[in-house]
Amino acid sequence: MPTNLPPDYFAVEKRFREAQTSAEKIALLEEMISTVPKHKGTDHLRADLRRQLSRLKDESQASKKHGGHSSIFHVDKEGAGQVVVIGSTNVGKSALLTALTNAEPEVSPAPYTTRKPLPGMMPWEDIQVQLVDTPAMEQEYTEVGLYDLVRHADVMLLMVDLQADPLQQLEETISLLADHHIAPRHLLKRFAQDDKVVDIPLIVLVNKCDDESMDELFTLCCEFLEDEWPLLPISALTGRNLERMKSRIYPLLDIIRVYAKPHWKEPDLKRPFVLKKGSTVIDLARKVHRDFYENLKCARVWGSAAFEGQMVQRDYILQDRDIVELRI
Ligand SMILES: Nc1nc2c(ncn2[C@@H]2O[C@H](COP(=O)(O)OP(=O)(O)OP(=O)(O)O)[C@@H](O)[C@H]2O)c(=O)[nH]1
Ligand SMILES: [Mg+2]
Repeated sequence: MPTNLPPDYFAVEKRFREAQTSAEKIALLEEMISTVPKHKGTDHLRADLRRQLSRLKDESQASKKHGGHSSIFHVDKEGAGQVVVIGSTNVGKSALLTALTNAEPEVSPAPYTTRKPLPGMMPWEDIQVQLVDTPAMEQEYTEVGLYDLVRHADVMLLMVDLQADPLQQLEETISLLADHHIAPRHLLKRFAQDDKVVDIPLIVLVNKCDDESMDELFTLCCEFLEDEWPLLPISALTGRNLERMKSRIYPLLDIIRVYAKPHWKEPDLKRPFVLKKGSTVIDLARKVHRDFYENLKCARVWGSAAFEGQMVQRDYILQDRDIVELRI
């Protein structure tokens, strides 16, 4: 990476990394290219940015040609992971999106208000997680596209309404998922006979636990459950336990956050690179910049499994919150 880039470049690059749509990304890449000064030291970077731009334009053209994804149930993944909120009607799925993201789904006491999935970004610590609101999952009502969406998600939040037969709702939704070969990860053993099964980590959100007066009912509801379930009482309305919910989602995403540290400079602890758990130094280099990926010699790591500034090789497995200085 050339060292003499103007501050504008980094400002636009930051917006680019947070951009949600292809159109936004294309516009920001064009802006980035225009901020890079033209000289020999930036040849590589400019070529790399132009390549990314042409790839993005091709992809966006191809998707227009094919009418994009034909299903309204396809939601492009954004951010550190895709988390679908599913459940019967009126349990409060849209209210949860409203509480945690900038999305504005319609929230209403009338049943079957939500007709198609709607994504929104939920900030948590220094990352953004995509939450997807969905139409009700019920035997008579649900289109198969919804199960395709769930099958490709990273985590399911199965929501039930504490004030409206939550156990019945849980049982029905789990049974519909099973009919469509989707298993909560913690119950995978039960699906040994089903070779089409896809297992997805699950949290059961018991919604409308607005305050302490609801706790007794929640405890009672837990006592009637036969299996162990990852239950969490929450309230989309009062915000009760929503922070706890966010911290329980993070480990299920199976990702790590790693901070890149330039030579002789402090790391930027506000902008992690998000990688799959088990990723190595070379995987990080690939994300940071092509120059690092192609020319990486070694790296220094500060973190839980390394001593301060430990020199490591390309295949060193990174841990969550490691700080890494890539050396070329
Ligand atoms: N008391 C209370 N009411 C809630 C809570 N969350 C949602 N509600 C109410 O429950 C009703 C249904 O909420 P929605 O968010 O529209 O439910 P939904 O699951 O999206 O329902 P559909 O899209 O119609 O299937 C609305 O009247 C909400 O105001 C909560 O935590 N506590
Ligand atoms: Mg809704």
